[in-house]
Formats: sequence, structure tokens, C-alpha cells
Amino acid sequence: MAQERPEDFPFTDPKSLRTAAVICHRNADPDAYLSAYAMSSLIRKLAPWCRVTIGTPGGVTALTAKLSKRFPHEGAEKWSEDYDLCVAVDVGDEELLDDWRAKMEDSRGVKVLVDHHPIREGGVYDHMIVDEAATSAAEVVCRIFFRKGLDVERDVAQALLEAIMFDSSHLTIAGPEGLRTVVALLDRGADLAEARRELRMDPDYGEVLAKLKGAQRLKIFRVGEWVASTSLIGSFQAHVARSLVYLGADVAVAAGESEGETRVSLRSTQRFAERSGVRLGKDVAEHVAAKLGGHGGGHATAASYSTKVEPEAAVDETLRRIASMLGYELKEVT
Ligand SMILES: [Mn+2]
Repeated sequence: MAQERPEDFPFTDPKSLRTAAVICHRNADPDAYLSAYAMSSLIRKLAPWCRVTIGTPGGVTALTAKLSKRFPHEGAEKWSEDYDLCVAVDVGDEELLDDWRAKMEDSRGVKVLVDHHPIREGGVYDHMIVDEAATSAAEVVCRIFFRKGLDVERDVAQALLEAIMFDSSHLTIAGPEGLRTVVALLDRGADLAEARRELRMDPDYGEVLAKLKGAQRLKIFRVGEWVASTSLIGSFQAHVARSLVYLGADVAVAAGESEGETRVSLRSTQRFAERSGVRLGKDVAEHVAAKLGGHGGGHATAASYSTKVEPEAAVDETLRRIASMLGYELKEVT
């Protein structure tokens, strides 16, 4: 499926749209939910009579739940009707659509992917607007607004700004296009201080405990010039992996059993990704998940997968893959 022009969205006559669903990935993060929120506004600008639902398979993260009070929208965890238009935003791996994927496949509606994750072959979509260089799906949504010459209301501009800031570590890793988009959103009334405030969360006790336990159980490995770190933890694997990188690891793997499967999260520094050329999503998560029987993927510095093998075995396999990509032996530092 070839890339398509943002200005051609929604790839059908808007007059034909009675209902639409904008679908987030499982456990929607702020980029997914707020991109969906903005996408809903965009669809209703093209088809004001259209009823839009935001699909949230498996619910949303705690921060998203907080933001959804500030940016409320009709939503559903389950597919309830045959929508005329289905737009999947920020999804990456189709597995993350959960049972929405099969429903979408059977749907007679137009199916569009709006994303910044790498494109997979053989997807359920009829059309795709994907920019892998974008740091957030929200940037791609903005592009559709701008190319179509549609107004961005202040509230929608604020939602998009917060989505971009969330996915770019508060703009630390935003590219020129992302920054230009941010300026355009500020010009439309979005507020930076408000965004910083709204993206802040009160500490979650479970997350704090997971991160500290993760640190307590950490193992250190030397891989050539690089330092890898691993930990086993039953929840908040992504937070724990990120914390290990904050502590100084170049690359970190956190794994644990949750809801009958092993979840593995990988994080690395930007420096590691650039100097080593190892992309955690494509080179490690996808590869190891395929080998162990599982699903996963992600970005160069942030990725995850799930599998049925034990957490210890998943961590071992992941570390071995990283070491072999780097071309060094793995040495545990004790
Ligand atoms: Mn995203």
C-alpha cells in the first residue's frame, strides 16, 4: 500500500459519512487519544453531521484518563456498529487494535491509517498517511488539517500540542517539522505552560514501587563499549526500562509476567541508537518476538513485545540479540 496525500483525506465523499470511529492503540497514550480527539474535530469539519466515536481497545493510560477529562469525547472500548469511516491513529502494530482489528477487516467502511510508526505489509487499511520521521501521530494529524486548509480550534490546537510534547519528551527529540508544527499550534492559541502543567501526573504509588523494585533487581552487562541493564518486574515494564536508562544504562530491558503473558520493554539512549545503529523496534523487538513466538515492535529507542516464554528467557534472548547486533560478547558486571 502506497503512501497517500494528506489533502486527499478521507478518501471518500464526506457527504457519505454518517458514523466514524477513530481508533487508538491498546492502552491509549496521550499521543493516540489526543490525535484521535483532533481527528474527530477534523472529520466533523468535513462532515458536521457525522457521529464520531473514539475507540480505545483495552482502555487508556492513567495520564490519558486525566487528559480525557480536559478533552472529553464520546468513546467506546468495544466496536458497536459498522462505521462508514475507520481511522486508526498512532497504532504501529495492528495487534494493538485488539478485537477492533477483525471488526475493521469485516467493515464495509473506508479504513485509513494515520501514523508515525513504520508501515507493515498486508494491513487492513485502504489508505495510509504515515510519516516515520514525525515524532508523534499528532504531527501527521496537523498536516492533514493544514494541507486541507481547515481551521484548528484553540482546544484542538492545545490537544495536538500536548500530544506532540508527550511523544517528544517535551520537545527534546522533536525535529524541525515537529517544531514548526508546534509554532503553528501556538499561533492558533495553544499554550505551552498549560501543556506542561496538564501533562504532569501525581506520582502513582504502583509505578514508584515498580521503578524502585526494578532498580533493586537490576543486572548490569558490558557489551563492548556499551552498558546494558536488565530487570524483572511484573508491571510498569516500560517505566522501569526508561528508569534504567535514566540511571545511566545505554540500553535497558525490563520484563515480567502480566495477564498470562510475558511483557518486555526496551529503551535506549539516543546516543546508543545513533552510534550503534541498533533500532530496538525493527532490529530487536520484532526479531526476538518472531523468534520466541509473540508480537511487538516500536521505535529506534523505545520498543516492546509480548511472548509466552518465561521473562528470564525473554530477557536472555533479547540481550543476546542486542549483543550479536553490536558484534560483542556479553559480560555480566557483578
Ligand atoms: Mn505516538
